[in-house]
Amino acid sequence: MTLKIGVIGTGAIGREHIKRITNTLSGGEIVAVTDVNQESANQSVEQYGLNAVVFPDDATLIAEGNVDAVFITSWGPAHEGSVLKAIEAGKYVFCEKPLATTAEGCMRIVEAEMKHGKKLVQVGFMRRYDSGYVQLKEAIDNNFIGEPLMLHCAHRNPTVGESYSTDMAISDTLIHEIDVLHWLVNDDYKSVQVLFPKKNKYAHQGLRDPQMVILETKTGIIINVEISVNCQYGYDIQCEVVGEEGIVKLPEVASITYRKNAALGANILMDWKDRFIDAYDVELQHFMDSIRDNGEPNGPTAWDGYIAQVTADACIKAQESGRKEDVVLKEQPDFYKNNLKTAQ
Ligand code: NAD
Ligand code: NAI
Ligand code: ISE
Repeated sequence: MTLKIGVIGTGAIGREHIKRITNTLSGGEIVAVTDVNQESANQSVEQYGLNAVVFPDDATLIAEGNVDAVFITSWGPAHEGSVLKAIEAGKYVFCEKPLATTAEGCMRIVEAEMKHGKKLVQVGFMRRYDSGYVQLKEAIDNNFIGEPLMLHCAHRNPTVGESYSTDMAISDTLIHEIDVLHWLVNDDYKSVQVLFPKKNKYAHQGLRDPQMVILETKTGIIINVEISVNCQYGYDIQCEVVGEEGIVKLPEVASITYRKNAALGANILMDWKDRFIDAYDVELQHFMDSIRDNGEPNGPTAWDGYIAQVTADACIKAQESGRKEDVVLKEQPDFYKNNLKTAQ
């Protein structure tokens, strides 16, 4: 069975996903596309030689597109409306992060999905599919370093555009750590705090960069995450877990080392597209395979999207207050329990 897919948002990541479904993965075909910028939608069809219909908007694509699943890769504020329309029509959904830009919006999606009665939605938290994080999780789950006590992490982008704002360091960037780290240590967040170090001279006016986020889990694990989005030198993701009996660290991306001009060096990637290329492949193949084999996706759920957004909202509040803010989650409905939530 080939999963017929419609793509809503043919920008940077929309096209990356179109490309991998068309050229790399098996079991899916892009049959419909739309974008608020119609020219972009037309170009994506031409660029990848798709046999796909271009629709004027998400509503018509979902209603008339003859699709089994929709990929929502538009900008964040548009996600909620498209997800709700897709659930209403009983279509499977792969939605890039954030699921919705507020916790209330995520909860509306959770409620709509539960009302529908079957899981339809997977959120694009691809780090759970990255082999480095999967190895870290295996080490922690097998008690290799004893109980985790502290995590030291960094999320660095070389540069960002003028439209990137201080809160986006949380809602657009940290959101990946928010999701993957509590999954990694099997714990929930209790509180968050945000510190603003000395400002990087490369940060545009109005943007506070870098930022240091401190998350505390319910069992007392302290996690610090440096967010730097003007680090200049590369796209660099770091994660070190300090346990009772040892330390495990996210592997560096494999690269040749060189000796040249009196220096010993290795290349660093510059772009998220390259850093997580394998994780995106595994993530989307898993989405399609789960639907084929089990009749529903079993990657990160709408409930995971809700947890991430509640935590992100608390971080944004902490940016403004300068204080420690509590993370208050509703109780997880039975509907979302016993989900595999992993790539394995
Ligand atoms: P982008 O700006 O390149 O693309 C967004 C596209 O959505 C644009 O083509 C825009 O015209 C279109 N769009 C906006 N509103 C729309 C609407 N209402 N209906 C239809 N199309 C609409 O952005 P991007 O970098 O591709 O990011 C898109 C999403 O992917 C964001 O949610 C972002 O957070 C997420 N993202 C995730 C990762 C990751 O690592 N998982 C990486 C990059 C981006
Ligand atoms: P982008 O700006 O390159 O592309 C977004 C596209 O969506 C644009 O073409 C825009 O015109 C279109 N669009 C916006 N609203 C729309 C709507 N209502 N209907 C149809 N099209 C709409 O953005 P980018 O970088 O591709 O990001 C898109 C999404 O992917 C975001 O949610 C972002 O957070 C997420 N993302 C995830 C990444 C990851 O690592 N998982 C990496 C990059 C982005
Ligand atoms: C982007 O949307 C992503 O998701 C990338 O993974 C992240 O590093 C970047 O900061 C975001 O803007």
